[in-house]
Amino acid sequence: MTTMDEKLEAIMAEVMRRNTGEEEFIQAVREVLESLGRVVAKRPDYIDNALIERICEPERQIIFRVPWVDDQGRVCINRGFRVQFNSALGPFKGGLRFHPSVNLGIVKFLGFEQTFKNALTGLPIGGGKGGSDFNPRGRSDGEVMRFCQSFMTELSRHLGEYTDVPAGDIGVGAREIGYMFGQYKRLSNRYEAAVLTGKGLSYGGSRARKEATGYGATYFVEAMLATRGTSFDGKTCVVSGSGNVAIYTMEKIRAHGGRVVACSDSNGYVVDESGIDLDLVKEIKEVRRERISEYARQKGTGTRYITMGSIWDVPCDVAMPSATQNELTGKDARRLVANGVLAVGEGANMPSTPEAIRVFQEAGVLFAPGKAANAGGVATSALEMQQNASRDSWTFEQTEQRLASIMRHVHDTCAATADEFGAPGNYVLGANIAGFVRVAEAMRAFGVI
Ligand code: NDP
Ligand code: 2IT
Repeated sequence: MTTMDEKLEAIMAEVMRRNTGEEEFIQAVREVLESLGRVVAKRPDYIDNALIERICEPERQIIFRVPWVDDQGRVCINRGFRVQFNSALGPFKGGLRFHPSVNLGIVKFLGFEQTFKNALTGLPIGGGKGGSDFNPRGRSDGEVMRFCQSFMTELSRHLGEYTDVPAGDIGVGAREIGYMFGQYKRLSNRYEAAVLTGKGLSYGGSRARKEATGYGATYFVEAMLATRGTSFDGKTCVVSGSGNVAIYTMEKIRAHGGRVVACSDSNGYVVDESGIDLDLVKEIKEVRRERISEYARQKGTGTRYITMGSIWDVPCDVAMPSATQNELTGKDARRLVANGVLAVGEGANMPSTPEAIRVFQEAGVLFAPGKAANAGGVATSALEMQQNASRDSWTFEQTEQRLASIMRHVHDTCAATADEFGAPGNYVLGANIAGFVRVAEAMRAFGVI
């Protein structure tokens, strides 16, 4: 007789065959399937109905040409993607990433993760992701606008408040969302506010959406620390990246009494033992769009800018990787453990390699996987959709309170599910099982679709 584990291995082998070369997607699927053994042992119908196979296959994948004209009058071509992964729980929902590394495998991994993340929030949103290999770095506002308009000209055919609702991700912030919303409105001749989230406050955006991912990740880690009777107060922290997620993670850590001593971008990292000066980071990154090296140049004595080694060499109590996938390796994890790290919270999507996660878990480090810890961004996007649907707008405090209670729910769901399945404290297992079960139950109700 074939055992459950063998059945899951056979599903994994088929996923690998069907998605050859899509390393990040295969990595994300493997992590989830490795968590499901204990579920299918109790629920063989998930195997019989090919539910797992169906969940691993996106509902729809769209790839398109994005032609645009640069400031010199040259015609440039990029590739656009939207992977509509799963709409069992609501319209496809998930960000758009503009970065030269974007390819189908990366968009699929992000869409797959998004499906379970969105399920964990308890809100009515399916999972999707999209983007382009366009590199916004060094481009003028006019070039970014023309790119966004061309990108949206094709993407608009596939969107809708009840169909698919994108938002930002790496390289896509308020400026890009504004250009894309303007183009969508023009093409559709409708003021369909809830077709995009992360909008500006002047045209239907939600208060606290900009802050939500970083604030939410900090709430999650705070809840995790509380299980060991401690908190951020007095803790030394390292946050990688210096974009949207990193900045508002640093802001909330500081509000909770922690001290962030290092942050980074893709060129290097800065160390400031007196605590990173967030006003300066915001000025450099949000306003001037410059490199993080500027921080050390401007601050001078007492700060260091380092381009060798890794930001994870900096000793800390709490590490929050908030830049990109696979940025924290097994070697980095061993260094963090040797330096006495207590908790790791993933602000980015899949920033720790599988080996790094194993190192943390074996060392008894509290570990919050991205699909749980960074769910506050998309959850607040769902709150933005709610405000748009009711033609209302909430205060910052009201929205932040909802965010805090959603993060508490995500934390408690992961912890309780890990307990129920005999792995107390294993947030990876808890998040994967709880997210999977919610999607699977809805899909089962729909029959074979
Ligand atoms: P931003 O574009 O605002 O910032 C990204 C940051 O990560 C920058 O500091 C960037 O440095 C760095 N980075 C990007 N790519 C790489 C790379 N290949 N190597 C090293 N550093 C890199 O993006 P966000 O802050 O929005 O996103 C960060 C992470 O959080 C991503 O994994 C994203 O998927 C995830 N996330 C975002 C949410 C959101 O609401 N925005 C919600 C949930 C998760 P540089 O400028 O040098 O490229
Ligand atoms: O990875 C993510 O959750 C996001 N980039 C946010 C998605 C959203 O729809 O707000």
